[in-house]
Amino acid sequence: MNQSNSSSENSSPIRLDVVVVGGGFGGMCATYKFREMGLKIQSIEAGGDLGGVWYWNRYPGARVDLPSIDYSFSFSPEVEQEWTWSEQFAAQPELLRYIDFVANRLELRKHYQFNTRVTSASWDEERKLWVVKTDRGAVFEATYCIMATGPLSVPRDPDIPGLERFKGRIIRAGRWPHEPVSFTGLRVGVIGTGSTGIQIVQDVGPQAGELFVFQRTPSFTMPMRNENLTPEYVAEVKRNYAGIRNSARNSAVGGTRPQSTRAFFSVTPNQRQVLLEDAWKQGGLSMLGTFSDLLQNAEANEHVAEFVRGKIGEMVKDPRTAEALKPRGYPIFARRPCLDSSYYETYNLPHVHLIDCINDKIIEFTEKGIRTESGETELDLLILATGYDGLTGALKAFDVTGRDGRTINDKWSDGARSHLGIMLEGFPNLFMTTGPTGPAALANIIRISEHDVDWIATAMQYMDAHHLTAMEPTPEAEQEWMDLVYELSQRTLLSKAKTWYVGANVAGKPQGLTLFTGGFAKYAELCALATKDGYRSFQFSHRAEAGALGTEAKMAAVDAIAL
Ligand code: NA7
Repeated sequence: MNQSNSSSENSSPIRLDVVVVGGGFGGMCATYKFREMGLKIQSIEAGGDLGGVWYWNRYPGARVDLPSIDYSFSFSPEVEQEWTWSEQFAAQPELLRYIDFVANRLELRKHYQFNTRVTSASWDEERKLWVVKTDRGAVFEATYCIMATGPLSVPRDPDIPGLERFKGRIIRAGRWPHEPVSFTGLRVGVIGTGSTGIQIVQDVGPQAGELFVFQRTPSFTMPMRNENLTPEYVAEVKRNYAGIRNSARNSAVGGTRPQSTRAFFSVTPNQRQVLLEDAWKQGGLSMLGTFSDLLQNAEANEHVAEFVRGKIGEMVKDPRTAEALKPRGYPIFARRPCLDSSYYETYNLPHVHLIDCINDKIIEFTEKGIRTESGETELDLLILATGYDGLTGALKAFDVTGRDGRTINDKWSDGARSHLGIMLEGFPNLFMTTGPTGPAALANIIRISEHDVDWIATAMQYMDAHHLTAMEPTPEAEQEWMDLVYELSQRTLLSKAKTWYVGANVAGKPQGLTLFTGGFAKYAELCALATKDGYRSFQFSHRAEAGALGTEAKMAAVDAIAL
């Protein structure tokens, strides 16, 4: 691996145009784009290599729940043509191979410092630059700071007392070891039944001596119906990539999943049943795309939820287990809908046990395992699939200090705020990819990352052309965006479940849906509008003379005017 760690121990500041924080898809995309623009960049990643969530989440069964064709970069036609996906929904090892391929093909690793955490980022108002410090003692000074830190990068442990008492092995799904883990003959416990827990259970269940699944809230999961891609299909896709990407960019989900304009109650009950059965057979998230109003109309939503509950009843043999697995009390699709291949059937194995922690609450971890109200379950290995401090966790985990000494923690003390999910009032020249109040979790994260990076690049070019040294949204513009995000969120059922989407999974976190629910295409349209109207929703600082983007000397020769 070619890592540019040589300068990391040096504490004298290194002057750059851009610091990129993060080595997931967003960071890779930003690194490539800004490098191609001729900017002097340094990218920083806490992990040992590129990949972001796919670097860390090596748990058995880890797999993307969007079609691989969509879940891939679109900015390089060469990469599109040279890379061949093998499965409709790629597994984590293939995703890492893809990331490795892209990194090699575009020579991205040379811009990165790996195994390095940013410890602080502070805006120097006088010099109009970001001072970024790392845990390896490096100090970077950059005109722009790009936070490509991802919506799901800070795993959280469950708020159950006594984890340190447990004498067996503990593995966190989001920090899975690189070496193989054997489950043979072991009593394995899994806490968490979101997307991660579901993938783990169906994979580990058949291998473990015994598997105990500690479920608090059951998720709705639908058949993935994954399949190998045929050479003919791949060739067809490669011929049509331009069109595929174009339709993805113009869609609500940033992908090729069909969307319907048909309202649920616009067709007869019989027709609905046929359509739902078809969608179930087709697999993936087809059910969500079968009707237009499943996230708006609670009654329609409940019909679909009941359809899926019926399927669970058919698949799980033990009626009590089936009943406990049926989600109730929140709308289907309001939690991230999961896709599985044998999750429910796994509970038909005699050595797989569901512990319903709603009726049999977890009290504590013990030396030997987990104590619930009904008794102690002894375990050799405990897997924590208990989710993430989503959307805001990564940027609140270190000191990010903007103008007037205000930190992101201060700014977000009542909940995440931003303009367009990309910029923050009070934090000039700080850009986020897939940030809170953008469409982050609700659309294809790679399309959003590419979009955001393009938007940022256009803003940088605008600043350069207009001799500007700093930009940030006006307070009014940020508030207007927040009002829009809030108003749109009121039209959906998404905030009706306790999820990481609304911050309900982290004790003390401000609650509220800080995601743009108007769809990816609309989001992109609004971001484009903010550019086309001459950046009226932003305020700028000026420099005295014209600069050429990427020429460090000119960037430094600024005559700053206070905002
Ligand atoms: P999720 O979807 O946040 O799921 C976390 C799971 O962990 C969820 O079932 C939680 O139950 C459970 N959990 C958390 N704390 C506890 C305690 N104390 N006791 C019992 N169960 C607990 O995270 P994932 O990693 O599965 O998925 C994250 C995203 O990755 C997903 O949305 C996709 O976008 C891909 P709870 O719901 O809190 O009752």
